Amino acid sequence: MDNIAKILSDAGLENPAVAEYVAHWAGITEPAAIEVISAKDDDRLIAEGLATGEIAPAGDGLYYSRSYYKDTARSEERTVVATHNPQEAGIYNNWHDATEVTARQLESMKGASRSKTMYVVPYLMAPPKSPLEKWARGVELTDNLTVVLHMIRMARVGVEHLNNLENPAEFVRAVHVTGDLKNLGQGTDKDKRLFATVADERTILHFGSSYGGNALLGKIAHGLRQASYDGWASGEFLSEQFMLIGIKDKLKDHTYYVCGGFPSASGKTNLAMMLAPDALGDRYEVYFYGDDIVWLHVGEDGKIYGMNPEYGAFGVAKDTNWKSNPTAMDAIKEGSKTLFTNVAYNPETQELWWEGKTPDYPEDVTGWRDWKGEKISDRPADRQRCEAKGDEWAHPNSRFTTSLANVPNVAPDYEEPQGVPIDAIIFGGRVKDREPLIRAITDLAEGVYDGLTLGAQATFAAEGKEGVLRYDPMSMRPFMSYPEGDYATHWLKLIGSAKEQPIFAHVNWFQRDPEDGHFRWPGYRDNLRALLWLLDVKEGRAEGVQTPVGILPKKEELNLDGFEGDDADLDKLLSIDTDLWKKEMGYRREHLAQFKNLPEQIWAAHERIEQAFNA
Ligand code: GTP
Ligand code: SPV
Ligand code: MN
Repeated sequence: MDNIAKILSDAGLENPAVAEYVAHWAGITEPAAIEVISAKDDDRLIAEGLATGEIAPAGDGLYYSRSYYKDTARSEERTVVATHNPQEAGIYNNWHDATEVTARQLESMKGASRSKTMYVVPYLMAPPKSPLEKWARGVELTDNLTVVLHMIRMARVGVEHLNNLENPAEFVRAVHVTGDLKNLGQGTDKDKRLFATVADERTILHFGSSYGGNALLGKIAHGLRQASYDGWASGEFLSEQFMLIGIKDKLKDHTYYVCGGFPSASGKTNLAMMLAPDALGDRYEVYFYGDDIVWLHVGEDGKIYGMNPEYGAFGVAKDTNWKSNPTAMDAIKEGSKTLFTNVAYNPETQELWWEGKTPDYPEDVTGWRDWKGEKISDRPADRQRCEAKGDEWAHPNSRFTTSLANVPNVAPDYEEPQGVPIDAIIFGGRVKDREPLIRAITDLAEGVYDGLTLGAQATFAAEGKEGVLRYDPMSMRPFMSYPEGDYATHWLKLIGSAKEQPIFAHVNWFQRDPEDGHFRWPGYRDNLRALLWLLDVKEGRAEGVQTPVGILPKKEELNLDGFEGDDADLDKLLSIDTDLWKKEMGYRREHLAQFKNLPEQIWAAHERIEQAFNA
């Protein structure tokens, strides 16, 4: 213990509660060494990682890592939220008893870091001096160097965030142990992995992975699960899987702020990095604030503020290219210190490739290895360029990790401690029919109801009934940490207490033509057109057409300058399919009926919409 206190204080970390916590877990996981990390250690750690082969060079100032092939995504079945109160079990939070879960994790973690280094990573999930700072402090203990490199990019890392605290013990204790990845039985009935947030102890215990969402504990486990629990328990804030952008009208010299939730892999990063369409670029500019997490709170002026607690972006590589997302391509260019995971890599040329990076595969397969590390030239010739599922060069969930400062359209005030005042909250899923391009919702309860009934369509029969959504309330299904009824109540109360109500909307970039399956909406940069209309509704500049599920744009109200989409497709996107909606209302009733203590206002919103369809 004395020794540990000295290691910490030699590294400039002066917090007795942290020393006690490190000593406790070092006694359990038994690392060979302990090292305290600040962001300034990045270059040295990169050099160490290159020397050991944990990471590989991918051009000037770019790095590559491959995670074990059975460890490439979050595992929802192996993720639990634990507390001491069984009343806190919801439908989606996978509630477990805190004492049992802690005992199990202790067992798994015992001696599990032997011969490894325990990195002590003090971090802050907020801009410094944020009004939410007390909820944002954490210390991750990890035995994995690559995880440390990710954390430095994704969170504000440094001893200064844990020194001189009024209450030195007020930080999230986040323990990550990688485990013996080759012997964890991933996906079998003897799966040893468990990713647990012990929410009422503000303790995170993750065992058995080195993949992002399971291992960078500041991001998903603290930033979303723990924070949404804390926000509810304290009544102070909301934490949501949201993106956040500013839309500047240069003519009026006014910036609007829009945040919103889309389920994982449904377009948040792309929307946040969007450029205005060329024809609109003289008038509008889009600023990036965040692409995956927003904390919402009421500011001193009574307005709702949205703040991105993260410091970087952990984006999906697939289909990222100079046409779909030039902003991302710029953010991950040479010199950016971006770390790529599980894309295809050519160690001979140090090049990287993923499906959709270029229209076709690299011409010459010599040297190229797929995300598992297997040589492409070892595949039969007809499979060398095969894009069939399971045969990709890059894993479909391969990612890039880059700091926000690299994002070319990052807002000049992205580190504003309280965040920015929110004008609009949007929800959007992947729905091939029924959902129009956009529908604006002006009533708070109907907005919250819309978030609770958000979902993405099941694409394979096995995933559910054809056409039925996999509901994903507020896009938080994998991150839900307290019961859904309480969730709705907390939303109504917090947003309802604001002086000015944001407008809500539901958007859908993914409607398809049933004949040939093409997307009816071009998406990406054109998505700005829908959001501009929403702001026009908020400001009384557009009136739209009222439907039971909100206000739809009149075609002439959309700014279509330079629009290259199809006119007949647009007509479909701006209409309501009443039959499909009536069916959906039945599914929604079943979905909502699962939730205990769902507030009366939410049921009233449901009834109102149902009656309007039947009128
Ligand atoms: P997470 O990081 O998993 O939370 O994902 P995300 O919500 O940030 O999704 P992301 O922006 O990475 O997009 C996921 C996939 O959807 C990518 O392959 C994108 O190319 C695709 N996508 C994003 N926006 C659009 C759009 O407007 N239209 C179409 N057709 N595809 C899109
Ligand atoms: C998601 O899956 O929604 C992500 C990636 O943003 S992860 O951090 O792995 O959860
Ligand atoms: Mn996400």
